[in-house]
Amino acid sequence: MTLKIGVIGTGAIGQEHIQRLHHKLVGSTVVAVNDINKAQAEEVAKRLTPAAKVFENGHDLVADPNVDAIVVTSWGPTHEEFVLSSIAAGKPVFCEKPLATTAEACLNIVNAEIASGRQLVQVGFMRRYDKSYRLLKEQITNGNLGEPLMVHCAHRNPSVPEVYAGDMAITDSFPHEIDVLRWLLDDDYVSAQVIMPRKTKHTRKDLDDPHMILLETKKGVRIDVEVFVNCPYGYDIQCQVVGEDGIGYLPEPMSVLLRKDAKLSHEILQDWKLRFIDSYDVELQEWIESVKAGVVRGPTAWDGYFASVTADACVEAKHSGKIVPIRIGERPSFYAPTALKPA
Ligand code: NAI
Ligand code: NAD
Ligand code: ISE
Repeated sequence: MTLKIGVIGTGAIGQEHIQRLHHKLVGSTVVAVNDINKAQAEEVAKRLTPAAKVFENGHDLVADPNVDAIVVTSWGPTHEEFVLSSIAAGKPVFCEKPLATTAEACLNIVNAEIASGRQLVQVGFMRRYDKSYRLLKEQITNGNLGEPLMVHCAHRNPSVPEVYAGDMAITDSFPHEIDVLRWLLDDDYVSAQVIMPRKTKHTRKDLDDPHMILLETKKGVRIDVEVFVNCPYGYDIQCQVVGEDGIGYLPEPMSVLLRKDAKLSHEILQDWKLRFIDSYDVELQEWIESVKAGVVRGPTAWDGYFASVTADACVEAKHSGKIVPIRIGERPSFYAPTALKPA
């Protein structure tokens, strides 16, 4: 059976995902697209999936009986309504991170999904599918590093577009670290603090950059993450786990070591699309298989909610200058790994 997918949002990552779902991965086809910018949706459909129907709005796409499952890649503030619409229609939905832009909106999704009685939502936290993060996690779970004590990370983008504004370093970029470190350490967060270093000359007047974010986990692990989104040299993701018995480094992306022009060098990637290209493929291929098998297995709406509560605490910490507790109730049994509800 081929899974017939409708994609809402045909911007940067929407186009990437349409390309892989329609042309690259096995067992799926894109039959419908929508974007608030209709001209763009039409151009993307014509170029990438000419037989797909272009819908006037996302809710009509969700309701179309020809659409088996939905992928939401519109910008963050629209995610809640399209995910809720998919749950109401009883259809599996893969939503790009963040699940929604406030914790309250994420909780609405969690409650709607629990009320539906079926696990339908997967969030696009693709780093869990990345080979390099999986290798690092193996070093922790096999005990090679001893108990983790500290984690040092950097999330660096060469530049960001005009639409990247306000606290998006915390609400749009940092959620990747929030999710992957929680998964890596098998731990939850208890407090957040944000320290603002000197501002770079490469950022706009209205955009703070860089940020230094500190998290503390339940087990007492201390995490520091530099989010620096106008760091001109490249797209660079770093993670170093300091354990009692050893230190594990996230492997660098593969590149040829060059001896040239009196220098010994490695290329540094410039684009997030390339750094995680394999992870998006694995993530969406596994999602296709799991939807077909009737059980969604990837990052859940609860993981999306946890990321949002953490991001909100970080935004509060940034603006208050205080250490802010991260308070979240116990994970509902609905989301226990052993209690997956058929989609
Ligand atoms: P984008 O701005 O290129 O694309 C967003 C698209 O959504 C635009 O085409 C816009 O017209 C459309 N849109 C906005 N409101 C809409 C509505 N109400 N109905 C239908 N379409 C609507 O943004 P980009 O970079 O593609 O990001 C989209 C989402 O993907 C974001 O949530 C972002 O955080 C996430 N993302 C995730 C990445 C990852 O590594 N997992 C990488 C890049 C983005
Ligand atoms: P983008 O701005 O390129 O695309 C967003 C699209 O959403 C635009 O085309 C816009 O017209 C459309 N849109 C906005 N409102 C809409 C609506 N109401 N209905 C339909 N379409 C609407 O942004 P992007 O970089 O593609 O990011 C989109 C999402 O993907 C964001 O949530 C972002 O955080 C996430 N993202 C994830 C990754 C990742 O690595 N997982 C990378 C990039 C972006
Ligand atoms: C973008 O939305 C992403 O998700 C990228 O993976 C991230 O590196 C970038 O900072 C975000 O803006």
